[in-house]
Amino acid sequence: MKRNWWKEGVVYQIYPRSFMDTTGDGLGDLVGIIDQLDYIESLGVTMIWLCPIYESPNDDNGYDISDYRKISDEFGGNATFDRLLKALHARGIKLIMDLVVNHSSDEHYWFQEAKKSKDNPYHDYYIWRGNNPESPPNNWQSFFNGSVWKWNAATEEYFLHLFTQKQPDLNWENPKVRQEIYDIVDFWLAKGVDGLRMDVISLISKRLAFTDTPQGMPFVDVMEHVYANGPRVHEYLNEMHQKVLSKYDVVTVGEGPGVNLEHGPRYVSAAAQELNMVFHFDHLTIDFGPEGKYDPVPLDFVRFKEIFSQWDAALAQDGWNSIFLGNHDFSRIVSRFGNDGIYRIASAKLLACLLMTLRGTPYIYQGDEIGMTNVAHDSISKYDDVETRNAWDAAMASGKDMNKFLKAVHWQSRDNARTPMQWDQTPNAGFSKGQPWIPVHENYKSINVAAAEDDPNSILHFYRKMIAFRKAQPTLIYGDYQDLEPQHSQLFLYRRWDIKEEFLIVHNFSNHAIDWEKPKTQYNLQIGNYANPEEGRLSPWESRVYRLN
Ligand code: ISL
Repeated sequence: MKRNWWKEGVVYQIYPRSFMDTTGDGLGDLVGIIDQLDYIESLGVTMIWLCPIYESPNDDNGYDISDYRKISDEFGGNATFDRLLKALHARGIKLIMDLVVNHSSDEHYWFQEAKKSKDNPYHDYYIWRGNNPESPPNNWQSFFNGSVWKWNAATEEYFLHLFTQKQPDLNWENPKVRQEIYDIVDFWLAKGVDGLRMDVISLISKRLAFTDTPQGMPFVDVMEHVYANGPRVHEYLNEMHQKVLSKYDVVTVGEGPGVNLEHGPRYVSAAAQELNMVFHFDHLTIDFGPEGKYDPVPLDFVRFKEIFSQWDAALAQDGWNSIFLGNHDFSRIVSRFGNDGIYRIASAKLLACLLMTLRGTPYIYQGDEIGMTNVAHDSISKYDDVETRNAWDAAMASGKDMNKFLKAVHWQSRDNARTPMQWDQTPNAGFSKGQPWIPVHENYKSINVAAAEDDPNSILHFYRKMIAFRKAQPTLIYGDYQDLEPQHSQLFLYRRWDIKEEFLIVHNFSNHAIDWEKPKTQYNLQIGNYANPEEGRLSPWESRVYRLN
């Protein structure tokens, strides 16, 4: 396995809107990140990934960009960005920017021009079909509900938007569009940015026949087989690599809804020269039911483990994995995969231990390091997210049981991960002196950074310990992986090894103690999440890392 700095590091993902507000406008900003660099550095992370901070009308919180070269004034503008980049580099921390180029904002100059007339030079920057305002070109449904087609009266045709109506999809078939994008990438990399997280990059090549999806096909299958992994995606990514990425020593991670075991390896194969890592969603769509995300089914733990094993095996020889359990689009990890009630502390630590002991680069989402939890608002009016709101409206329109739907929102809404970072006990959790753009979680008085700093047994201190441990063990980074109990319904037990060393890692994913003996006496306990681990027995949500002597 070839060594690389981005394989050996740990990423901290920041959702800038919700991290730290220094102006009192209720929105986080870049000065807020600069002010918290001591904290970020103290975690031991080596890279930060910033969700989009470019100029945007914020129909989808910055994932709708209206100027790719301008940092939004709300966040502090380009000058503040330059300060942040410098300050990070002074501490040896790298910066990964979010690149959103499957679509732009409809307020981007390109689209403003494109929609004017069919012979406008920018018209072909987007995807146009159909000529009957009563009948969209096909039955495709947007990620955020409703048809993917919106009528444009001026040119009497529809444009494609896989996300909101304000996020028209760019036409990657057009070489001019691709060159514009490579120029944008070059602009940021030449500035010194160390990497890119590429939003929904699996969707950039469309299946141009635009054939209807089969009636009743679950959305995860539509993503995988209809929207993602289109015929030219690998060609485009290889071209981007040739034309721009190869000039820099940077890291790339492609967000890949619909990326499966068949296509995943190709995106990250060193030989294919496309990306360094992808985010697949097999483990995060695991509880999507027949009607999708807001029709959740119980989590199948055996399947959950199988997904990690399958992906590890698929990338073992060539390529590299990204290890993450949540982000700004999913529930809080302790609420989803742990227990955010009486075992919140133990289970959040277990998840930290899992993230730091699998093969692949670990990603920590802000707030997970203090065990922040899901919210459960009593009314949809308290939710901000466009995905949640559109799903709600669609459920209403189709006559769903809305009490049941609200429970699904509690479980799945993207806002679970977007509540402001909880810094201390002061009003608004120390996030803002103004009215936060989204409600602060009511549990902030007990769950916050200041309290965690003061408690030597906190989740936060455990994260620091685990991150340091991980970074110091090449075997945990590069070593082989094997699940030793794939069928066990509560234990996750695996081995990581290379020619020099071997680790055995065990996690009890349950609210009950489990009888368990370490298989060899020469396994020595290195780190764990309980103060007094018992012989022959694992406590609820206990994690242990042993080294073979
Ligand atoms: O795969 C998923 C489950 O439905 C999605 O959550 C998927 O990850 C997501 O819709 C794609 O996310 C990215 O692009 C969106 C943006 O809203 C998200 O915040 C971003 O992470 C459109 O740009």
